[in-house]
Amino acid sequence: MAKIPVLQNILEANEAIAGQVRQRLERAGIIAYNFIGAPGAGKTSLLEQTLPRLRDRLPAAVIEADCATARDAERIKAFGVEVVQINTGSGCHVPAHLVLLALDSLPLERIRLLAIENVGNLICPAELDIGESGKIAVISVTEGDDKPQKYPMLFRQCCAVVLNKVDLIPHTDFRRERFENDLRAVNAGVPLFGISCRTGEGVDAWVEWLIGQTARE
Ligand SMILES: Nc1nc2c(ncn2[C@@H]2O[C@H](COP(=O)(O)OP(=O)(O)OP(=O)(O)O)[C@@H](O)[C@H]2O)c(=O)[nH]1
Ligand SMILES: [Mg+2]
Repeated sequence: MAKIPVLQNILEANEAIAGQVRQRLERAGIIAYNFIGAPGAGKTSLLEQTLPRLRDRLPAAVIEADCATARDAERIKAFGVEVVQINTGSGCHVPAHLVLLALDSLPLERIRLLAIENVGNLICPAELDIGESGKIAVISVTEGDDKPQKYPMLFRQCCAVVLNKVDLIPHTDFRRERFENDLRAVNAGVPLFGISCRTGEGVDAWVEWLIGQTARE
């Protein structure tokens, strides 16, 4: 009797497709960052601050992922940047096969940086490989200073942490020292950028790091 193929592990299947995404991006010479953070942390705002600063320096495109709507993609489109929207429905993260599909709609030969904004969630996207070059953790001060220890997976795996909304620190009980100590306990060496997408504070340093990364790859 012919063997019945059984897909044993959804994560395994995802990993195989993530490998295809990675291969395709590497062949095209593209570095891809997966932006992960809670709903409202400022992932889209960070891209809105970043993309104009990359103009003439680093050709970029964006994949936006949300449960519903194309609102974030519309915000990105306003900057004249190529963008594809993925709607995950009830899915709490973007899976690799949807990233693979999205690549078909992007001008890969013309870009060097691909930014993927994941579904707002601190947990599920952190454990999933989608073929990215690195994960960027986006956290805002209004979420509290205790998140690195409470949600260590993302902070351990990411290649940079963007701490957003620092303009709001005086209005919260956020203690920066405690946040940094907690972060260092889970990831001693990860670069940390304190920024405000409202005032622009700290954004240039983040952008220079980003450009530096693509130069190194
Ligand atoms: N005060 C202040 N507000 C900010 C800052 N960055 C973003 N916001 C506000 O925070 C809200 C959420 O920002 P978004 O960029 O949409 O957040 P997001 O992480 O993309 O949200 P989702 O895609 O829904 O997960 C918006 O009202 C922004 O204007 C900041 O640095 N300071
Ligand atoms: Mg967003």
